[in-house]
Amino acid sequence: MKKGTLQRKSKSGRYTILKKIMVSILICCLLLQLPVFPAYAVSSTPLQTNGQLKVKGTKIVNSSGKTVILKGVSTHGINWFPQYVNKSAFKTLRDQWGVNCIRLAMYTEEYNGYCSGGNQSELKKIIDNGVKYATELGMYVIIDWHILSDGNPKKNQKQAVAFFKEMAKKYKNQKNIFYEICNEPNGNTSWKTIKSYATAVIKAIRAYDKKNIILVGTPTWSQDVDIVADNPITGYSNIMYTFHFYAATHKDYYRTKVQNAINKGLPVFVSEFGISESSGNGSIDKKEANTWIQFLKKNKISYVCWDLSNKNESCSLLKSSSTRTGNFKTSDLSAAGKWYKSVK
Ligand code: IDC
Repeated sequence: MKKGTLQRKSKSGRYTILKKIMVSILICCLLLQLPVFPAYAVSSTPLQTNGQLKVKGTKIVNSSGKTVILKGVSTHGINWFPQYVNKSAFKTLRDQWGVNCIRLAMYTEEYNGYCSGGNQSELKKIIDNGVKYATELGMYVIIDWHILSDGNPKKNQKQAVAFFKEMAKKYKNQKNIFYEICNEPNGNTSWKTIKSYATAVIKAIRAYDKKNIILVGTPTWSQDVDIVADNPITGYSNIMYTFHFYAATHKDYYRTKVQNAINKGLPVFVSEFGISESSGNGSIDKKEANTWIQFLKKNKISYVCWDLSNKNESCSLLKSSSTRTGNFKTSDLSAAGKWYKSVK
């Protein structure tokens, strides 16, 4: 046999082996449902795109320093509607609504809340599952200590410190966590009081988790960000302050408050809003809601919509007749849900 023939033969032999390997990889990928051409075919998750977020000035930036605006959905109270904390629901929101952040709302004092007779280990299990699903889907997730009728966060400060210590210890190595330490202080609770509570909880979180962003509630149902802007918490980084609104109730006057806070350099995060009246019910105001979204975009403020449930009230994103807990169809969506899905 001539030398050249041998070379050609072994070359084509190598090609055959290579071809076989390629075909085997392809079959394996298909069987395991893995992406075949990962670098091209799979668009990355919000977490892969942005990584660890941090606060810079009044804004959130991603790991390459680019400004990020999160679009989120809040659960209703996980004590009332645990069925919506599931991977299919979150995936639908991510893939069809452009949602990159889930807020897990855990009431503290309302019926079966964490500090009012609720099963604490059950509630924590729901939080853990919610964090797990969001993480698997590469989404950001807010652990929300949902004070409401308790008004003053100091009422359950001891429990809050213990709870967030546990969460921070568990999640300190994840890059997608937000800790929201008091949903809506109210009942004339002053910023001074909230600040003292926040300092204790932040200290407990930062003992473990040095980086993930902490959201602090503000006086009068998380509306007085302008007051907070005169005297923010010092000595810690990656702290933001929450502002909440319900579009059919809160209009221009409240946008001015937020604008004043931003102008003074306060990092603001809208961790809850609705397009209904502030009761969560009554009329919805899409026009005002659109004005709010434009305002938030202009100021690079992240926003999270209340709420993913089928409760018979106008803020719910699902119709009360909807029985699906994931893979929602247009026919499952309330007017608020249809509107929010279309927000880009
Ligand atoms: C409302 C729920 C409602 C529930 C009530 C409990 O929509 O189903 O019965 O809480 O008291 C908030 C609160 C949020 C409220 C929401 C609407 O953070 O818990 O949810 N809202 O009233 N602040 C302003 C409005």
